[in-house]
Amino acid sequence: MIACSSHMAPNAIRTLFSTAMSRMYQAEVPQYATLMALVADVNAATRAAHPDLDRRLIETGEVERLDQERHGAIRVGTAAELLGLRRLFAVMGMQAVGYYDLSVAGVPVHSTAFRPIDDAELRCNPFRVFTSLLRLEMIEDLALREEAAAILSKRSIFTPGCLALIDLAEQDGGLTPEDARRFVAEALETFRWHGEATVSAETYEHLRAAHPLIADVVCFKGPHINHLTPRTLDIDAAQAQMAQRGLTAKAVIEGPPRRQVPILLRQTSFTALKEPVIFHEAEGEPVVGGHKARFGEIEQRGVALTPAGRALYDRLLAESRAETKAACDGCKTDSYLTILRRKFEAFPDSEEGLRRAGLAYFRYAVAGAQADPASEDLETLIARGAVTAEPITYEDFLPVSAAGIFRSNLGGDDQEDFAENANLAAFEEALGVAVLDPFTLYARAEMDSKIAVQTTPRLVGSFGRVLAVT
Ligand code: OOG
Ligand code: NI
Repeated sequence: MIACSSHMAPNAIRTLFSTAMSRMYQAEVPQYATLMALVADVNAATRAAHPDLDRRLIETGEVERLDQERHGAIRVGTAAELLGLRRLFAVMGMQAVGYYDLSVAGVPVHSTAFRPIDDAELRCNPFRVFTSLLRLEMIEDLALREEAAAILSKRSIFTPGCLALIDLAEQDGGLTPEDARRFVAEALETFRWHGEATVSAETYEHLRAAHPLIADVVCFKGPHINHLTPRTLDIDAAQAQMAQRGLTAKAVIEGPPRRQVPILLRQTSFTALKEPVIFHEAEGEPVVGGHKARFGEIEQRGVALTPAGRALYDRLLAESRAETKAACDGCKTDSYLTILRRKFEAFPDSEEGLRRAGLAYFRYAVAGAQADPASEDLETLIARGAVTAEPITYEDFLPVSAAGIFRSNLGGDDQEDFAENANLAAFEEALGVAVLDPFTLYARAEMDSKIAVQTTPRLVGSFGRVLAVT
């Protein structure tokens, strides 16, 4: 593979794609356009109220990307479909990062996120797609499992034009601008909504009874994009204002509580809408039914946590959930938030506190002030203004939050949990490659920035000390 200068940059193709997808989804789901308008208003009000935040957004160039979608999600049914998606996303510079086992939460899928991995690529456009593979082996009824597999084996989720352009991109190491535009148009077809099911109403109901997600994956021509997610600067305000715009918000914001220094990822959504679907019967007239799959989500991202930080997060979250259950039989509103807030008091809430405790990742850079390299370590250099430490944004997902998003949008009754049965090996075999480890990516970004600081001539004297800090 040779990259060629007449090729369009993968991040430019990604932007064409995420923009086209947004346009399509807003036309397909008008409530999503309402959500986008709400987020734009909340973001404008937040910027006006917080000049420091506004300045940071302008300085980092973030302000120009504020209105771009940050992620979407899809669900596929077979190993071949997952592998095809891996190749499709690679054309746009997106690779599989992380493994999420959602079976523990009663959702019969395992997942990854296709996303850009380099700092520069993330800065251009961080768009990522949470991608789930159905685990048919979790359908207990054997006949139904076989029926689902047979239905899936008949569909082809990619257009011939899309497959040809993926082949071309792999052979040539990229696509020309003209081919890239054709590729985006063809790829969009995979994610389009189909108002006609490929099965009868009866088959749909059987699969839905096994699990609503199985019906969603199996009964349609393709893996319709099931939500897109813009970035909000104040998720609590956006959540509170959804009702005024006629949107039904899910009960709670997933993830950590509101804090001074945001960590990881907070997300919420308006719940999925019931949309009309036409079922073709073996005999007689088609019948019209309804299907709940598509919704709109918003996210607010904070700093990426180190393994130690993540372990603390997981522990505090698990304790909050256990205590909520004990206190009020699983209720999920005010009392949950109170408990969550109280538990998370144990999590340092300043950038310095997070850094000194080794709980979060930071990107270091040389700043203006003069340092006395011989006698100073990294913390002193930061305190003197010779080095800056910016939080590295979390670019991935959270399994407990993802399960919460899934559950509130499936439109079924609360499902029972399956036994824990992560199967990374099977997932990677389907994908055709290993998934990348998110912690490695953050640690590398932090280390690269430290090395750049240490090799800056006027700081070179603190070399050993800086390395020794974490
Ligand atoms: C994916 C749900 C998970 C997120 O942001 O955590 C998700 C789905 O419903 O297919 O999108
Ligand atoms: Ni999502």
